[in-house]
Amino acid sequence: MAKSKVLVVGGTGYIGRRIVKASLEQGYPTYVLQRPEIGLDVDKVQILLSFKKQGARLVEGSFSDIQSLIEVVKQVDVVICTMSGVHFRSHNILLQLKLVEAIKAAGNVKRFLPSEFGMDPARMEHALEPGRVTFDEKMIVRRAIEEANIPHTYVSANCFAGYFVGNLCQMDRLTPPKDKVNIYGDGNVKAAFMDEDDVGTYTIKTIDDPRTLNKTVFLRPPENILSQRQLVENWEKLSGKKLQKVTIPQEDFLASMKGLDYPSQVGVGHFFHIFYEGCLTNFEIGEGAEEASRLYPEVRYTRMEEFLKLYA
Ligand code: NDP
Ligand code: GO6
Repeated sequence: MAKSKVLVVGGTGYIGRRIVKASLEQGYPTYVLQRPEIGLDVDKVQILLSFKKQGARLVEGSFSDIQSLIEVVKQVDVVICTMSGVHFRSHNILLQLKLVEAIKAAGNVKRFLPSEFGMDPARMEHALEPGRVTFDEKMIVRRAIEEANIPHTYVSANCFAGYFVGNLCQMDRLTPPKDKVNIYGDGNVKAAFMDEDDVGTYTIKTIDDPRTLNKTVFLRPPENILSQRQLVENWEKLSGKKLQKVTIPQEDFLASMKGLDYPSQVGVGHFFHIFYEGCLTNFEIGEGAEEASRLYPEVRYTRMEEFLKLYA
């Protein structure tokens, strides 16, 4: 069977560019949406040109022209959307409804992967305001996909290492703190962490796989299920320096939301569910779902001990 043609929408973005890279590496004919709106954004243009140099095809289309999206979608078998969902970046998840409409009209797409790549929004019905917007919007997109009977895979990628590991889960930075580290509660709640390149690799692995059709695939490999304290210990070993631990009780953490700007409030909500409640690990992966490292044992995923060496 010939390999599916893959379109990445949002290909110049943070996770999108890793997905384009993985698609090219795994030998898929790779198409990347080129939006006229990127205009004078020279960094995006350069990223697109580098994809082209590596063999990707750039295809023009705009979210303000549904017909252009239909034309693009008609050229491929698989569509992966990596539209921004980060509250302190542009945040436009619901724009995907246009893409769903285009895929429905085109009628040829064999698999759609919407922009998910985080916590499973179906498990976040109880999420706190205002952070729940992230999950509510992703669920609206899921409903549209399912109502249109579009074959799909939802990838739940847990915590991207660049946002959660390099900073030892601190919210105000992306690199390790020098002296003090805030510890959420007892620090022993397990979360799951993923190197972003591995998110790309596993995502592409799922697209032609009948085992992942209309399922949620969790990227939760056993060795990357770690508590915040385990991450901190890893870093202390690497750096040869002990950090002062400052315990943040749950009540204080939640109270800290008051007075923060909206994007930070969203972040606090997410961190609460991850590091106090344990929402990434407090369930078994069962019916309608798969775990990526079980499906693809051949992938040698990056351990966080290895990932942290980048910061040493
Ligand atoms: P980015 O903020 O990097 O944006 C991705 C792309 O979205 C952009 O490159 C752009 O595509 C597209 N985009 C933005 N605004 C518009 C617009 N107005 N119209 C059309 N396209 C637009 O996204 P991320 O990679 O950070 O996020 C992708 C997904 O990953 C989200 O669902 C997010 O929730 C999730 N995520 C998960 C994390 C985790 O720890 N698990 C961490 C971060 C994100 P173009 O290339 O065409 O310019
Ligand atoms: C990433 C972050 C890092 C927030 C998800 C505030 C959706 C998800 C794990 O954009 O809030 O400093 O699942 O100050 O389903 C952001 C969010 C993390 C990054 C989480 C995310 C994760 C979105 C911050 C901060 C480093």
